[in-house]
Amino acid sequence: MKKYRSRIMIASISVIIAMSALYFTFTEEISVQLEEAVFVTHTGGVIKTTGEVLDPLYTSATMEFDPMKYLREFNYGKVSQLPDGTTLREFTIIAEDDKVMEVSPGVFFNVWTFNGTVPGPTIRATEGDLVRINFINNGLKSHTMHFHGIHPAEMDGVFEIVGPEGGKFTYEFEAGPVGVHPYHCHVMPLEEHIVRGLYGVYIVDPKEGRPVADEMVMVLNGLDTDFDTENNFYAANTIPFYYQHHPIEINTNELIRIYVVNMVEFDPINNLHLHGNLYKYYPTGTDIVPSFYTDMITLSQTERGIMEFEYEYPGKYLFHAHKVEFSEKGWVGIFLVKDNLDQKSQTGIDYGN
Ligand SMILES: [Cu+2]
Repeated sequence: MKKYRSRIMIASISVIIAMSALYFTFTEEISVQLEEAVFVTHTGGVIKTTGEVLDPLYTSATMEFDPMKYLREFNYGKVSQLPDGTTLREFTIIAEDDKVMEVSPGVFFNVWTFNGTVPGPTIRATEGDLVRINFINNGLKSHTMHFHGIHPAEMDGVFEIVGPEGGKFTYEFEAGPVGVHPYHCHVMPLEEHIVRGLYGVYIVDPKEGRPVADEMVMVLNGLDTDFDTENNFYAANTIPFYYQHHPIEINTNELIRIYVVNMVEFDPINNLHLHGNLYKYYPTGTDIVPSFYTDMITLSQTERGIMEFEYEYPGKYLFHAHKVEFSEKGWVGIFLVKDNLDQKSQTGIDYGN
């Protein structure tokens, strides 16, 4: 009986060892199968495969972009003082053209980027500062940086082509004039270099500053994801419908200032309508006196300006292109206006928000 028991025990242990071996072998096979490579084909198709990928055009290194972070992010550069007292602002901008971005669920688009995002960083200086841009082209195509504003011819980023795979150029100019300006690549075919995403915003503040405000940047852009020179998606800050699904929180009775730049190609105009309010509008932001008090501006390519407004009543308010095709293809957002607690304590009014 004792002998029989020990036989059963040996058999049981053998079965356990065998099963464990099978388990580890099996799970190892599963884990190998799960390691799928993701790549985008030359025609834009997204392929997942466990097979060997020969010569993929793009890898799975899809870029991350957070429109909420971009909205209020200003890059003032590395600041130092020149012997004559001038403020020097140094920026390093790296161009790349191999990033893939999921611009809408399931829609992958090969974007060309300044510092890894579309739009590139918002470069900000004060009138009279010396702006120095250390530009590095890590792309596979030639690129440049062309700033709108006032500067010497050789700093215009048009004829000084910066070659691929490590080409360098230093742009240096005095910040001016006061306002909001675009910057973009100026290599031919220009349309392609812009619509792929090589643009950003350059703000020049007046020396005396502007009144304190909740400031944000909105770049109106379009995405031609099927390369037929018509936009398939429109947006404020690249991701269609983003600020509709993630409303921008602002406060009642607080000054809001938006630096808006239209970078939509292919369509001759864009516009911006604000609900439940009107705004003071400063075309190109070059004057400190507003030109209009309106709820609608129309902008052609690279037209831009500064909008200022305050909301009196809390709640949800749309802002969007009143060119309805654009808003229905993504260029629409919501301001979620919250009661400013400071104001509420002063007025004692509760809007029940
Ligand atoms: Cu370019």
